[in-house]
Amino acid sequence: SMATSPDVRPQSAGAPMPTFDLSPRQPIVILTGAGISRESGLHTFRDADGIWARVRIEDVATPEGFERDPERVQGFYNARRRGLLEPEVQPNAAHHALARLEAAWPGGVLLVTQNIDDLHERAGSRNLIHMHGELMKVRCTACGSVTRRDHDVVTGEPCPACGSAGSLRPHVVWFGEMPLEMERIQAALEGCGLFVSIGTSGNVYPAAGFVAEARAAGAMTLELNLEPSHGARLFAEGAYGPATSVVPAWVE
Ligand code: BV8
Repeated sequence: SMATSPDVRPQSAGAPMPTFDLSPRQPIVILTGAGISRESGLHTFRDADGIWARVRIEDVATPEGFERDPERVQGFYNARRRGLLEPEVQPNAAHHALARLEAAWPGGVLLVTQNIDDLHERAGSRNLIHMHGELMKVRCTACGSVTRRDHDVVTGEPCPACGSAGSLRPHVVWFGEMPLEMERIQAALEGCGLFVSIGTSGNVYPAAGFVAEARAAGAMTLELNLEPSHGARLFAEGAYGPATSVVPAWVE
């Protein structure tokens, strides 16, 4: 007869979201990479259609490349700055979910991003560290001042703070340069109860080493990414899929 329905229901598609025994008073540290901004229309770096498939790191993202050809490097970042200002490039559901988590989590959330875009702050995240710098800022190599910038840097342009000509550079951390605010990040990793890595391939150090540091400090560790990264086995848990579905599902 059809009178009794089966006890066993089909599993919903995809793996269940891992759940942790995390007290609401424990701090969370979240590391994000280019994958979280992919669905906002920005390119990642190491995917097949990524930025490093089109330009060489040595040419555009090293101090040596900038010394050799500053106009080329300024052109690369001018183009990306313009891209970030395109009206269709907006924070997505993953950026918004992390801003909601920060507002609601009693233990505190520190968001550390490798991204130089400003989509986290536009979504409302406030406790945010841009460890690789910010596309919408320039720095003067003469006086050190950092200023906001929403238009192209042109050759020979004077620094708005000190007037020195041709001394502006992108306020980004290139390969071979020290990432920003490392002491604050290290302290947060040592004190966190949960470390979550979102949309990063785990190829670039020191960010790729954060999971090991968090684990050594006793934190739970979770990877959220399109697919398991090559460092996936370093995490206790993982959930995989596009950031706009996986991140809100984890936060809620
Ligand atoms: C330093 C800013 C020390 C500019 C960037 C240890 C071993 C070996 C080498 C080193 C080491 N320690 C340090 C090094 C050297 C080097 C390094 O790591 N080299 C690697 C390549 C071996 N590191 C450095 O030079 C760092 N500095 O260590 O300083 C020091 C000490 C004393 C004195 C001086 C210095 C500085 C590195 C910073 C480089 N700058 N960016 C710019 O953006 O233009 S790094 C570059 O990669 C990117 O900008 C980004 O910030 C970073 C990370 O990339 P990801 O974000 O992970 O992007 P990726 O494309 O790789 O991955 C995307 C992921 O998303 C994928 O997994 C994909 O599956 C996923 N995805 C795609 N779509 C979605 C998705 N996920 C979810 N949803 C989707 N829809």
